[in-house]
Amino acid sequence: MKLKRRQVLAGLAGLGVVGLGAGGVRYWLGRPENVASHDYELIAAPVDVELVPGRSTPAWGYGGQVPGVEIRCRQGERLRVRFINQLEQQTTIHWHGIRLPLEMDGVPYVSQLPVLPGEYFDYDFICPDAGSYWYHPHTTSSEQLGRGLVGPLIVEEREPSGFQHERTLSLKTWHVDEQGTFTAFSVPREAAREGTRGRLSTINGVSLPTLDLPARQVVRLRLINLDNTVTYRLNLPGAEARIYALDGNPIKPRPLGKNYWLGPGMRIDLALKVPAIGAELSLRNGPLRLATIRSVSSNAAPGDWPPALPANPVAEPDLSRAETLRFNFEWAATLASPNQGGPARYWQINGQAWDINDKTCADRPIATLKKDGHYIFVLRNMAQYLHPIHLHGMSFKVLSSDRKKIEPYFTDTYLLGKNETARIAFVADNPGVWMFHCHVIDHMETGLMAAIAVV
Ligand SMILES: [Cu+2]
Repeated sequence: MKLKRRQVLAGLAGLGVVGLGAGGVRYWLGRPENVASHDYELIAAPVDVELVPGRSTPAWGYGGQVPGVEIRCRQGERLRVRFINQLEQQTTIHWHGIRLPLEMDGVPYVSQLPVLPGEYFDYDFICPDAGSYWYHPHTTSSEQLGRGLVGPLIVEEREPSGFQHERTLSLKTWHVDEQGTFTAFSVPREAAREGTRGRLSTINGVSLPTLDLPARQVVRLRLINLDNTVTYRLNLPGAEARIYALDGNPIKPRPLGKNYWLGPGMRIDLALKVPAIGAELSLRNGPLRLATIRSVSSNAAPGDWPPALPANPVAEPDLSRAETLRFNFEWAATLASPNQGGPARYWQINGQAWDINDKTCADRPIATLKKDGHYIFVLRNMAQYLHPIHLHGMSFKVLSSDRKKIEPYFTDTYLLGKNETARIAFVADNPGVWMFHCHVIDHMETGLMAAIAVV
C-alpha cells in the first residue's frame, strides 16, 4: 500500500510548549484553537520524573508525563491527534484495541512510515467501541515503552453509563534501580523465558499510592496493564467489586473473584463499592500490595450497582460456517545460536520467527483471510510462559480453553496460559495487514509476531 507521507514540522509556534526547564523540555497535550486538521496535539519528548523519592529518572513521556496524558473521546466520534515527535529517535503511535483503518494503526512500514525526530503525523479515526484502551509506540518497543511512552485512551459510552465516579489506574513496573537509573529493558536470558521484568511497581507512575475514594459510592476502576512484561494477579481482599468490562468490551457483571490475571496490554473495568468512611482496602498483585484504597467522606447517598454496560458493535462470528486456522506459539532456538548479525530469535509462530528489523516481514503474512469471512483461530501455547496474544484491527470472541471455563466474550488480547490451547473467533471485517503478536515486548521483539492479511 502507499504509505502516508510524514509531515515535517515547520516550527514550535503554537505547539503547546509550556516551559523549558533545566530538567528537560516539558510539553503538554493541548486543544488548539481554530485548527481544522486536528483536536489535540500530543508531544513525545524526554521528561525527567521522580519515580524513586529524591531521584530523577530520564524518562520519555507523552504530554510531559508518565504514563502519558489520558486521552478521552466519545464512542462514535472522531479522534484527531497531531502527534509530534520531539524524541531523538523515530517512533509511531499504535492505538491498542481500537478498530480503525490500517493507515492509523501505527505499525512502521505497514501502516505508515516512522515519524522521525522533529516531524509530526496526524492520526484521525473514529472510535467505534466504548471502553478502556491505551496507546504506545510500535517501534523500538522495549526501550520506548520501557522509558514511559504508554498512556491511557478512554472512549466514553454514547449515553451516560450510570457510573458517577471513575478512576483510571495505569499499571507499570519500571526497569529502574534504587537510584532511579534505568536498568536493561531486555536481557536475552529473560527474553527467552518470561520476559525482562522491572523492579519498581507503580500505579499512575507512583509506587504504592493511596487512592482516596468516596465512601459508599460505586466507583468505576479502569485498570490498564501497560507494562512490558508483568502479568498482574489482581485481587481486592474483602472488597465488594464486580467486573463490568474486559479489554474494553462489556460483560455481564460478575464478582471479581480471587485473582484476575491481567497480562500486558490487557484492561479490566471494575465497579467497586467503596466501604464506609475510615475503611481501607488493599489492591494487590497476588500477595503484594499495589495500592491502598482509602474511604473518604462523601455527601452523596450510597450508590448502587449500575446496569451492565451496552455491548460494543462488534460483528458476531458464525461458527457454523467459520474456517479454522491453527497457530502454535513456541520456543524457537537455543541461546547458544543467535541469529547471525540480526536480532535474537527465541520465539516463533507456526515455525516462523518475525525479524523485528526486517521491514519486509509484513509482505509475507502468516495467513490471508477473506474480507468479511468468518474464522476460528486455535491458539496453542507450546511453552510454560504466558503469552498475551493481541490482534490489531479487529476484536475477537474468546470461545473456549482446555484449561478453564470460558464465558465467551469479545477482546483484543487473550492471555494464553502455560501450555494452554484456546479457541477464538471473529469476522474479518477490516481490510489490511494486521499484526498478530504476543504483548510481552521481549517475546514480540524476539520472534513472536506475525502478519494477518485481510483482503
Ligand atoms: Cu509471549
